Amino acid sequence: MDLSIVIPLFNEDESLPHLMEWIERVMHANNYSYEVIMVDDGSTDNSWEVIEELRKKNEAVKGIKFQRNYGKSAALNEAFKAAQGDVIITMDADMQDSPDEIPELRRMILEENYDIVSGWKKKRFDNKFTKNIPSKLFNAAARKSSGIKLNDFNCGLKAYKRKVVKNIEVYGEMHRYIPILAKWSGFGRIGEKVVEHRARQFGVTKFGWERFVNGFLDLFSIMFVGKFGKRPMHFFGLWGTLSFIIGLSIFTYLTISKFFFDTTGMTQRPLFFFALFIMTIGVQLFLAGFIGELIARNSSERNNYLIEQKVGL
Ligand SMILES: Nc1nc2c(ncn2[C@@H]2O[C@H](COP(=O)(O)OP(=O)(O)O)[C@@H](O)[C@H]2O)c(=O)[nH]1
Ligand SMILES: [Mg+2]
Repeated sequence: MDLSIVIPLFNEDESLPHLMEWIERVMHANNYSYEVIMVDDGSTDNSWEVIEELRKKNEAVKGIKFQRNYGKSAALNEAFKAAQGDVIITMDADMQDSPDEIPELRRMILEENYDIVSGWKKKRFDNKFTKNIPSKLFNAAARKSSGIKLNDFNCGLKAYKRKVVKNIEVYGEMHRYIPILAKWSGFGRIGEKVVEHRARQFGVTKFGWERFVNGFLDLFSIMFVGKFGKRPMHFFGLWGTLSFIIGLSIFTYLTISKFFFDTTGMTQRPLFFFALFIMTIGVQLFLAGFIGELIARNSSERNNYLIEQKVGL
């Protein structure tokens, strides 16, 4: 199968028929064999009925309906498991992404050998203050910390090589960071294509301001887990030891100065409390490292490595 088109959705019953019509047009024009996987994430409108209707008209439509709302990452994760195409395209259901971009995205994956091609909504039709400006900030932070040169991490329109989606796990709200997840798994060829973005025609946006707080927290955790997830002691141990040693040196200094140079009581000096404080912190960090190691040891993931090729086995 040439293409799997994955559409996570929440309350988009008005858009779906129009979107599907447009997708069919593009697929027929290019003669692709394809499937469209729609994941209804506990919608409270008629989205699921619409999906069933669409399936009656076109066998390529496949649907997954969650019992309740689990979030966009969960929807993507389930669809990725089911996808059968050589190239997987994800797109939003609200018709803000254009299906006309699909052939070029697919070409870049197959011919330019990218693992992922991410859309870039260069000219964006959303509210400036709640979306465009915060999103610039967010992307700059993600770029800096991950080293991936993308302008628009969170664009819903992306194309993937099949092996990428089969080997990454998207959970929580990590859909914003799929390029980072992929890079950590070793799929480092990540490209970008400027895509057309359109104003929302039906319904309303589902992501409010909270996504920025959560988005930044997730960025911290993903960078941390990626770097130290399998060796937490290297992080906590280093900082814990450092902090402990500084505290200990200050104490040594205080002791020497008390006995040999002046007679001020040790506890009269602010430095004493500072030393006490950072020694305690140091021990705590060290313990956190140990506990982290114990958890990592017991994790079922501890020996999961992606093997690209083997010979003679
Ligand atoms: N599976 C799932 N999809 C969602 C959820 N919230 C939004 N979406 C879908 O994600 C896409 C982008 O959402 P949208 O509200 O348009 O975000 P915006 O474009 O950033 O304003 C749309 O296809 C939504 O239907 C959710 O909780 N679960
Ligand atoms: Mg949208």
